[in-house]
Amino acid sequence: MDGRITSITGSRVHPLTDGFICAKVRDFPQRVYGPDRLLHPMRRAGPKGSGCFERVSWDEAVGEIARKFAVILERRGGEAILPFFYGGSNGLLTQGTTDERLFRSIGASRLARTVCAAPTGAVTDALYGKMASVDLPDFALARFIIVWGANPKHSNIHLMPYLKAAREAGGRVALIDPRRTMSGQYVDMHLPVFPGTDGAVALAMIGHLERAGAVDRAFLEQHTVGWEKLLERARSWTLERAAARARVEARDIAAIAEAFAAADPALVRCGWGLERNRNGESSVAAVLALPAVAGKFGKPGGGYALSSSPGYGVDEERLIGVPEANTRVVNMNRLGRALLEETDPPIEALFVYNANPVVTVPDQNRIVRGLEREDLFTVVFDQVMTDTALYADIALPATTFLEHTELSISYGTYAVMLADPVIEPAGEAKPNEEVFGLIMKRMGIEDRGPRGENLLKEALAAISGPLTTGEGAFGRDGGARLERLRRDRLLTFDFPGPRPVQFGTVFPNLPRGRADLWPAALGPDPYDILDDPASGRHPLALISPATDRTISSTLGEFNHEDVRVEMHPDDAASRRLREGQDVRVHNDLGEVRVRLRINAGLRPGVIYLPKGIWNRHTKNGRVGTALVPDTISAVSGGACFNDARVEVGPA
Ligand SMILES: Nc1nc2c(c(=O)[nH]1)N[C@H]1C(S)=C(S)[C@@H](COP(=O)(O)OP(=O)(O)OC[C@H]3O[C@@H](n4cnc5c(=O)[nH]c(N)nc54)[C@H](O)[C@@H]3O)O[C@H]1N2
Ligand SMILES: Nc1nc2c(c(=O)[nH]1)N[C@H]1C(S)=C(S)[C@@H](COP(=O)(O)OP(=O)(O)OC[C@H]3O[C@@H](n4cnc5c(=O)[nH]c(N)nc54)[C@H](O)[C@@H]3O)O[C@H]1N2
Ligand SMILES: [Mo]
Repeated sequence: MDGRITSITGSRVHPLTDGFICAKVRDFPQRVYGPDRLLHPMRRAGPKGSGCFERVSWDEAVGEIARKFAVILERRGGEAILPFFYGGSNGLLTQGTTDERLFRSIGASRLARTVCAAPTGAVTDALYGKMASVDLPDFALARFIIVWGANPKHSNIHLMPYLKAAREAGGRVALIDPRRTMSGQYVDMHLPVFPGTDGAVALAMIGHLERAGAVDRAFLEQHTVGWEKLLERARSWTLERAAARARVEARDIAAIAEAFAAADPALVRCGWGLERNRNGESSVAAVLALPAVAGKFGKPGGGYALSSSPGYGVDEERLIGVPEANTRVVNMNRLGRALLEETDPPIEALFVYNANPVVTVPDQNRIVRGLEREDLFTVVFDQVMTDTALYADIALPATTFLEHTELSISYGTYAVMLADPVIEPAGEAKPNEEVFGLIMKRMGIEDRGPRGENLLKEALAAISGPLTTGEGAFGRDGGARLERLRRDRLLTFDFPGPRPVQFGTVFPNLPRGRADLWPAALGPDPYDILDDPASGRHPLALISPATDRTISSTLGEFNHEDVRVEMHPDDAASRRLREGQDVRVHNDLGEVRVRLRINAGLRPGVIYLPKGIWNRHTKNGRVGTALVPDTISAVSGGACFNDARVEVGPA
């Protein structure tokens, strides 16, 4: 515990990692010991955003937060306080525990956590009711895989060996993405759809399969409802109509549909890229309906893969222990508007933790204007001095996963892992659980929920689905689970069997175990597709997906890559732009100044900026989210990062 981290590598305990992790996490010591690390609490000592702070003690910092909160509660009520949190380290202990206890106890505004996975989550629940998703190793069994709006090479490297194995065994892979993200080593077919048009393409595939007599009616009749209406809707999307919408060739849509129908087993890897627009829900719904229509369920290597989370539930209420109050809900994708426009009551305090909204949430300039409000009290609790922390009135230092205990369940596969700390916290950094406990105590709020070791046991007990060890399944007792976890370092699930087989061993948690292909939860028309989900008058679609350099914005502080906007050669030529030139990417919301890279792997009409860069990475201190509208998807209020429309000119 008193040592220093010298290297980090993948565990051999987990068969998926098997000693192999990505380069950015291997470099995590640079975050722990780097110059951007927050080492002690700080109070603002200059204009907001200036980065001028003075050191204060934990006692002073917590005292000031408690005092300010008390004044706001007295004057305006709890809804004037907004907690803002998202990814963090994605564990079970760093959110949804003492943090929620604090904010529920004071009746704070509630946050709709929609920046990611809101459309995919709403659609999987509605169509397939929490059915478990195909696990990564079973990809190796598939004879045809559609990688649809996902970029596993960057965002899910542990899938890559199985994709490769599938191809080595004679299977084929199709990629549906505006960019060619994988080479011929991994991919046989590529359909470079225009962003936001996937629903049209998937419905056209379904219509094509019906005309070709490749619809599995027996499966639809036995295991689904609503399929007649879906087929009827799909008939209106001819290959030609969808091809015109997606700006691709009709025959290429047909070829992928035919190959998918002919292969056995076949599966769709649906990612998150296609949800990030105002057609998010209808796109994901149509894509996920495809394996049902083609009858691809019922065997290993067939069906669909998306988040694994629906496959195991976590009863978060049990960990929070304070009932949820019916207070105002603020959609996190409209943070800037909430800070500037809410009046009933206005937001007077913002507490940011596990998130870096200045660079990760739509409409950056509006967020910054909100954070600049002199009458706003902002607390930012993070591991490093992020672009958001620069706007804090009080900045608090957080521990990393190497310095605190964390229980994690991935959303990519099925396993529960326990990480105990391996080093002492840097400086005065503290874990989330402790800090929210300190604030509650100072505010005189009694904390009746589980803490420490008891919280760990409760968290394990809160996971539904049978956890197993090498010896098989055992009960839901948190203590017994913790004992096994301490011994084995890893708990897996029994579906039954090590991996779920959709419509084999796992079924939709919906009436009669059937999929609902026309679910009311998605509105009167689940497959409604807007002609143009974007807003604004500019011609180029800006996408900003995950990269191999950061995890959202995490680790961006030391991955000082040469950030560039990427553009197809034709788009560059028509604008007379050259490789390496300084350019200005702009629309009515803002601008980003960076250098240009010409990339023939992008489709014309679509440009790219990386997700998760920091303000310091561009010439004008603004990132891609400065160009992203804060419009939201219709059903789930999801973020529309890829609805940004821009123009590019010389700087
Ligand atoms: N290295 C790394 N790994 C990560 C992350 C990270 O930041 N870095 N983030 C994690 C998180 S939070 C998430 S949610 C996942 C996300 O992982 P992915 O599911 O891979 O999602 P994205 O990176 O948003 O986009 C995936 C692909 O969709 C394409 N795309 C964009 N718009 C569209 C569209 O309208 N239709 C189609 N068909 N394709 C489109 C993009 O070009 C991109 O190649 O990755 C996780 N893993
Ligand atoms: N342009 C663009 N932007 C995007 C997207 C996109 O497609 N395009 N996609 C988005 C996606 S998929 C997601 S999921 C969101 C994620 O958005 P965010 O949740 O803002 O993700 P991060 O940037 O990783 O910020 C997490 C922060 O939590 C801090 N942290 C980590 N562990 C702890 C802890 O234990 N305690 C505390 N207090 N802090 C901790 C990290 O240091 C980091 O600063 O970003 C979205 N942003
Ligand atoms: Mo995400």
